[in-house]
Amino acid sequence: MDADTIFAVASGAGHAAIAVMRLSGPDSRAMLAALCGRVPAPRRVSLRRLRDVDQAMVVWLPGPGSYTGEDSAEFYLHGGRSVLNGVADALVALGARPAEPGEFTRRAFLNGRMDLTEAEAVHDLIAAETEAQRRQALRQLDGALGTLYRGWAERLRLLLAQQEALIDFPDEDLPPEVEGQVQAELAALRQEMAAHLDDGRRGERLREGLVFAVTGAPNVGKSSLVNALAERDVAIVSATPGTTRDALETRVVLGGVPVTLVDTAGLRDTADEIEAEGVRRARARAEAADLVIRVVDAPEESGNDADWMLVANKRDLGGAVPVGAIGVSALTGEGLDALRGRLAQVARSLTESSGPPPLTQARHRVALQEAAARLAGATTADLPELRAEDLRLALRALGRITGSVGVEDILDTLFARFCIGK
Ligand SMILES: Nc1nc2c(ncn2[C@@H]2O[C@H](COP(=O)(O)OP(=O)(O)OP(=O)(O)O)[C@@H](O)[C@H]2O)c(=O)[nH]1
Ligand SMILES: [Mg+2]
Repeated sequence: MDADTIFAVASGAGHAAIAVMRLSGPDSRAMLAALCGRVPAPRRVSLRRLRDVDQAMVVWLPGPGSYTGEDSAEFYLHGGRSVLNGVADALVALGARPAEPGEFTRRAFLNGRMDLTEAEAVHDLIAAETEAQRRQALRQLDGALGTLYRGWAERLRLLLAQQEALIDFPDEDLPPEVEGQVQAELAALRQEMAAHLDDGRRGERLREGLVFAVTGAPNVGKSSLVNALAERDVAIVSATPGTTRDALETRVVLGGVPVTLVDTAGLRDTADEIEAEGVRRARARAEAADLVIRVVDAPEESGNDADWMLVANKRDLGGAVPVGAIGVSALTGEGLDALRGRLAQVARSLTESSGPPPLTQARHRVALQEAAARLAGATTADLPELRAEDLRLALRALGRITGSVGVEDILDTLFARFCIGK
């Protein structure tokens, strides 16, 4: 347990009707008593006079059943600057200090109230912009991912125990089917990890949001289309081909998934140095995008592909829609709902996952790849000592995901992303 008692405003910044102040640490009870006289009954909301600073609802949350696992308190204060400063000053005078970003959740992790995947889910839940992101974060907060990884670790520990028995009692005759069972379990574990790793980055994509790049020849109406989809005037539209130079980004929500739409420069060979740089950037953005929306204004192309979608713009001017393309008019709005529907479908299909919870973070992916590589080593190891060592390293890699082993080095970076007060 940490010796410091920390406090922070947990609600948003600025003037508000009510602001939530949290307090956590060994001196919470004494500080609560000093501030409001009588300590209220545990987990009951009570109205208290806080010296000459405020009259507020107060909750006493004794450890270990609190969020941080420590003795804690919450104050629902009147949300003005003078009140907040007054309570903060009083707490500092009583020996508390302001909390660092994520320090409450860090303590929750260190006190075993949650594993690291759950702590990360707290951050993701706060950061969630859409329903799909929120659902994923909530599932992770419920422990779904930690349970999956701990399940694998448990099975690895059994295998390791077997190998250690072999090392300790080398002369014991093992039934020959044991090696077959070990191999089968190793193969099963590797297969499950491979499937989890090879999920098209669904969970990570949902967490980070998708990128859809809008490309095509100059003047086909790319910028007009981006403006129409974003329902905002993001990009300059003009009849002059080569208007857009920089890649312009705008956030939209499609199918519950946050999507960055990137408007790009019209693709053509050009002697203009600035435009040529724009074309180069357009190609680079298209290359890295989750989906390329190829816009045409004449039916010279056809088809669709997994990573691009053909959109025929300027339908108001007539002309046939190429096979497989979606006909729209950025000018009149014709076909835009259908296009939105198709884009939402793609966004969902790139991020939806059924079955076990998806991998959500690059940090987890790196550790799992390490674990999978160690299991491959364990499969071919011909000595129990070598196999045991590979299993130990695989376990260690898995343990880093949930935070059960050796994660001190990453905690600072991990919790620095959090809000103060969480
Ligand atoms: N009639 C008609 N005109 C359109 C439509 N969409 C765009 N335009 C016009 O086409 C011209 C080019 O539109 P932009 O959106 O600037 O085209 P762009 O593809 O972004 O062009 P660059 O940035 O130069 O590559 C403008 O004059 C638009 O008003 C449409 O659906 N119908
Ligand atoms: Mg443009």
